[in-house]
Amino acid sequence: MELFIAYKNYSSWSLRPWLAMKVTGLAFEETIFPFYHDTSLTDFAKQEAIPASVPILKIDNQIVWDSMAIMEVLADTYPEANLWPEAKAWRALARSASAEMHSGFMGLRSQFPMNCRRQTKVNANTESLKDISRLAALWKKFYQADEVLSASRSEGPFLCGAFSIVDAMYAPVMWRIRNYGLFVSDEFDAWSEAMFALPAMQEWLRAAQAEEWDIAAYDSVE
Ligand SMILES: N[C@@H](CCC(=O)N[C@@H](CS)C(=O)NCC(=O)O)C(=O)O
Repeated sequence: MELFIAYKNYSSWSLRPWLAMKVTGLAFEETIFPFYHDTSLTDFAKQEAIPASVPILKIDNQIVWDSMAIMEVLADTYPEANLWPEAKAWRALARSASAEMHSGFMGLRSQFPMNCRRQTKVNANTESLKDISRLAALWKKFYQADEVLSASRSEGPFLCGAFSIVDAMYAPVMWRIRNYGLFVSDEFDAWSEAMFALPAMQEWLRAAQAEEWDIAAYDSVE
């Protein structure tokens, strides 16, 4: 398998499947397309007739694009990796929240670009504040789940207990909240600490810190 991604420091969509694959032990090669600095991504996309965006996965000689599609194909191909929670009710909640991230949180995503190596303090605007209070409500759904869900929660500090795709989908939010000095809730902070401590997340951070590419627009957000 080969995963095509972009800058570890800045590419939030790249982080999602990369982290899911690392945490669940799926072996893969990776190729970086630094799309602000060369034409490797557009060249590849043209050749494969796919959108010029990362992540992209090559699996069994097939090209799969878009973060959610990639993680669904991986969950299909490697059921033993438990990429989705085992309990059906948790899978439904995890899928809902993953889809919500995939199509939403525009305020937070546009005001606070992921920037793993830069810590600064920026006040949230009205749209981002709405997203932050939505995150707090969402985290309550996972950590103060109703009786039916609680009975089938797996062990662990992540959204559904054990790590799953929904944690990968929100992984860039961990960097946004942490690195721009924002606060969601105590439940969010506990999740964030567990995410930050993942050896795979630390590996990603080290790689982001070692990268030579800079994107000035993202480094001057204030
Ligand atoms: N819906 C896509 C979004 C992918 C996306 O926007 N990726 C960004 C990088 S984080 C990208 O490739 N941008 C290319 C560009 O702006 O030229 C997914 O979930 O994979």
